[in-house]
Amino acid sequence: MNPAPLIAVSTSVTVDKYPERAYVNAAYLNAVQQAGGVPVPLPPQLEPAARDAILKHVRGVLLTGGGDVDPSRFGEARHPTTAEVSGARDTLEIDLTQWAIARRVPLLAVCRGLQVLNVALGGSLYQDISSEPGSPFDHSQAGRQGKARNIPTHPVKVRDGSRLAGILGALEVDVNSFHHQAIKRLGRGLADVAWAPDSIIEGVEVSDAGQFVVGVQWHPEELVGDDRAAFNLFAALVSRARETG
Ligand SMILES: [Mn+2]
Repeated sequence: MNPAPLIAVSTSVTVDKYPERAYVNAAYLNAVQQAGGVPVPLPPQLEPAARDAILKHVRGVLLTGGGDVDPSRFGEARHPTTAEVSGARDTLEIDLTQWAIARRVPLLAVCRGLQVLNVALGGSLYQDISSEPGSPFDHSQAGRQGKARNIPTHPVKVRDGSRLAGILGALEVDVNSFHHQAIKRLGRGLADVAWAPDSIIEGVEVSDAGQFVVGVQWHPEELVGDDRAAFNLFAALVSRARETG
């Protein structure tokens, strides 16, 4: 059996704050390790040579949650609620997405990660769901649930026969929700395979069956303790990464 595979975990960066930092929620590191992988945080401050030295050993990619993608990346002006935009992080993660797809390295994209994946493939985003006409649904549970990040607040339906359904082992899951943006126009080669009750896209995958590229709009890393479906996402990423080792 191949050894525990290295999984690159993209990090957040401070925006307009001193001192500048790179950081990642420990829940991502815990989830990858629980699934048998070796998480390697990959901050945007790395020089290209340093990044390449790490990527040589990387067998899987986890795109994490965080601030908003710069809307100029999909040809839109900035909405007043769009926040925590880091051009350096956008560049790193879009490059990382294209690198993974070109090399058929398995990729799991969480929350902002799903949005980055979509934009990297030419898609666009709703910059603020609650500013859209007729959007009744609050996808930001922070205001309602305080700091309880592991409490599910809305259901998601998953397309039967999709890769995501196979991984989760379920066609309906209850998820946590910490996003004010969502997919508007799908990127090239992406299929939407999961939805909230208001039709907001909550899951995507690359249609090419040979390629492991899966994105979810919720935060499974916060749920792995008592939610088998959430754990399965990380287990599938690590298992696929081990095969490509
Ligand atoms: Mn949601």
